[in-house]
Amino acid sequence: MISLLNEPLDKDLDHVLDRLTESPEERYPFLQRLLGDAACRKLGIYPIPEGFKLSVVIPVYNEKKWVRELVRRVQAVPLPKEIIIVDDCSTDGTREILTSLEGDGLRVIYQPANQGKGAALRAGFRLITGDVVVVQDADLEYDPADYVHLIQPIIDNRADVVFGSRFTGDSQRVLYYWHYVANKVLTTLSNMFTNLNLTDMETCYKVFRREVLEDIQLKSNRFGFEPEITAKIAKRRNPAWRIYEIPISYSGRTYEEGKKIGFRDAVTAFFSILRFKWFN
Ligand SMILES: Nc1nc2c(ncn2[C@@H]2O[C@H](COP(=O)(O)OP(=O)(O)O)[C@@H](O)[C@H]2O)c(=O)[nH]1
Ligand SMILES: [Mg+2]
Repeated sequence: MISLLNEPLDKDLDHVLDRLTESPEERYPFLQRLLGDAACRKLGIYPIPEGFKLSVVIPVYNEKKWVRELVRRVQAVPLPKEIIIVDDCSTDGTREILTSLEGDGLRVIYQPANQGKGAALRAGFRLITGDVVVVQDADLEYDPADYVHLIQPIIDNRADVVFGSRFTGDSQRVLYYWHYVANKVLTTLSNMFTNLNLTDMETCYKVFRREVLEDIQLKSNRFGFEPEITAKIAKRRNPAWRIYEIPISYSGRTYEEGKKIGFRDAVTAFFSILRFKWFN
């Protein structure tokens, strides 16, 4: 079937590489034969099911410095996908950049007033048509190159939800100690109430089968989104959602570079953990 496999590698490597570039469908069988099943799985090399689509939902607020490069990185991920950007009434020129990016496979929703990340995500989730959904912040802290690893447990049908964790071993920019502590405290508190053993509840990289999102009603408008969705995923029974955590790299930014989340949001997260334990 794949004649490429029978071509002598050492004789004409350039030719083989050209063929692989031209016909992506030959890449997986080729690499599988070359590296073997186990190595392929470890490297995140696996076949994407026919017709599969990833929905990338990006909440944006005043990110003119980063958003163009971020969108380029998302588009560069070799997966079939749609991109839904929700602009939360940016005032720094982000809107004009987004308008110029609109087009093939990329939609932009313009919120009429600034309402927060949670409200933006709700607006974006209403439009998704993909099989799997990933939340992507509009800065460069998280790396879209991690998508192939993040969706792998869902493609394998081992998971319904995947959290990308900044605390399980991949590369990290060394930055604010007290943010790290706040993250650990909030994750621990969330775990105590959900009985999940997550290491990074506040991660931006939360990935869901579309059915999971369709099953959840979200209320939080701002950064309460993270504890809320975690609590609601944990509450699901019959069947309970299967959750995985995957190490991701994190290139944190400083406040000078545009970081917006702060102490107030940690306090909101704290109360959201309590609120969504008992109320919906
Ligand atoms: N929609 C919306 N997004 C926001 C708002 N504030 C921040 N964001 C976005 O939320 C993401 C996370 O913000 P950031 O300050 O980097 O916090 P962190 O990455 O969660 O620590 C970025 O994509 C921001 O553009 C807001 O008021 N509304
Ligand atoms: Mg960020």
